[in-house]
Amino acid sequence: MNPPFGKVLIANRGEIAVRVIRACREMGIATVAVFSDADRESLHVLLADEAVLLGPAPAAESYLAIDKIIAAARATRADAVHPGYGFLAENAAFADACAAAGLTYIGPPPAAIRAMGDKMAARRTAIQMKVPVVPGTERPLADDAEAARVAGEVGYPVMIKAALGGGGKGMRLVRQPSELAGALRAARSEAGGAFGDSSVYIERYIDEPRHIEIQVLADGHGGVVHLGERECSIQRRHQKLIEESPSPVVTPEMRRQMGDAACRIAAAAGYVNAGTVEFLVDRDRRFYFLEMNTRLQVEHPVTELVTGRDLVKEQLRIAAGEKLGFTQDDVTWTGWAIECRINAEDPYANFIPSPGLIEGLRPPSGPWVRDDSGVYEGYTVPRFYDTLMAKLIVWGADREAAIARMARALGEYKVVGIQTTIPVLQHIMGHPDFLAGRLSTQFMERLMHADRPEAAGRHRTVAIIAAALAAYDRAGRQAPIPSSGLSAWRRALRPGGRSR
Ligand code: MV4
Repeated sequence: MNPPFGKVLIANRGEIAVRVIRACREMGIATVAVFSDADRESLHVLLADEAVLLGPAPAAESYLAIDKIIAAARATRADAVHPGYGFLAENAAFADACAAAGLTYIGPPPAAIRAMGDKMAARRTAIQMKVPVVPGTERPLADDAEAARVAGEVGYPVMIKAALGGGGKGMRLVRQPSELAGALRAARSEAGGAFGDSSVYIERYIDEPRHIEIQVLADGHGGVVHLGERECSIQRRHQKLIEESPSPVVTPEMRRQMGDAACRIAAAAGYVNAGTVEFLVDRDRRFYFLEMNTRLQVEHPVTELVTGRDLVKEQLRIAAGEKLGFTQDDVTWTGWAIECRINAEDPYANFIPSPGLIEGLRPPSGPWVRDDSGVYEGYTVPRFYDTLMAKLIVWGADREAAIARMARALGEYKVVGIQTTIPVLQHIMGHPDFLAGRLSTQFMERLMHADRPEAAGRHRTVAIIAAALAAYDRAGRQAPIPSSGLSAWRRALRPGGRSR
């Protein structure tokens, strides 16, 4: 097969830049990394064929600087640009700028990015395509009186959401009529500040929903397929921690329905490339369209492991104008995959970022274990960017086997020098609610608040485990690992040695 491009510039950093470089290398495509002053020694720079310095560490002067990235692509004579996720992914102006410079943007058409960036417009598309949405408004709320009327109709509690929102910004829960006016004002002002548009709408509140999303692939010839779902309910402050595929609650029939709904939305939006359609799923397993993400997502590997399809290679082929090489009937799902996000954060200190030197590192390996990492031993995690260091993804024949394998792999994963999310991930792998597949977007809040007596009454097991974890932590902290010397970290890498 001929490579779809000669040279691709990756407008990103960290593990996702590495992931794209790997796909390109396997396809015989040359790669260009871009980097900031803080990333001179980053893995993506070391692995790419060429690397171009963008500028100072702050993202606004490097990874978000559209002109600098376009100039780097021109200077290196790249054919195409992959945005990764975050930074300029989902920035329609960047997609426009690539096209204007004669570069192929490896992502959806700018019009599809814009259409889905407006959550109210996306909601209207879903309604048109007969996809269920949460009962609420189809147009921005005119005033408080309209808000009160709609809230009364759909029934309290309600959510107020920003039209251009996402990720929870400009979102307010309103439990009773007396809270409505204040919440409206707060949501409008937050939305205005964050998005320059204070339009808001109302939806009925779904309590303790699951977050389940469908992966779609669409080519430029009308071909649209879905690759099934990912369950992403375990998140903290809108940052996912653990994702899995399939979802413990999705049946084959439900997968067909959600998948078909996602494909209809993608087709209606004129979508091309890889995209994700998000749904809320309530206690009765009814699903409601939430929004569409117009990028490759962090958690894409779990889909890759259960479908056997390389999503980045599909993105590259689609962007080069190729037709999808398979149909919906060709898509099959085998076994179970789980991803854990290894973040440079201190889970014992409210997940504050923990940048710094990685003095010792021993990643797990062995059968069906994948470590998509952006770091290495001796590397210093800079403080300027998000804290995701690596993603640990495992596959098992069924959910139980996948969980056991993840617990095993997390046990092998040793990081010395900085704090990581590994202990909390290990904790969750043994949690009775996780083991039983009892998941909701409130899972982490429950876990973190289990030390409060009133919460402990309701969630006793959680409280006991949290107390044990806290005790383990105190014990761990009594003997900090010296920050120098080979023998110190070698001890820490031993079984039972602390991952820090
Ligand atoms: C909701 C909801 C409950 N009811 N909408 C949060 C991010 C934004 N994109 C949509 N979000 C939610 N919308 C209704 N009508 C609960 C959430 C929500 C959530 C959704 C997905 C993943 C994690 C979440 C965490 C808290 C709240």
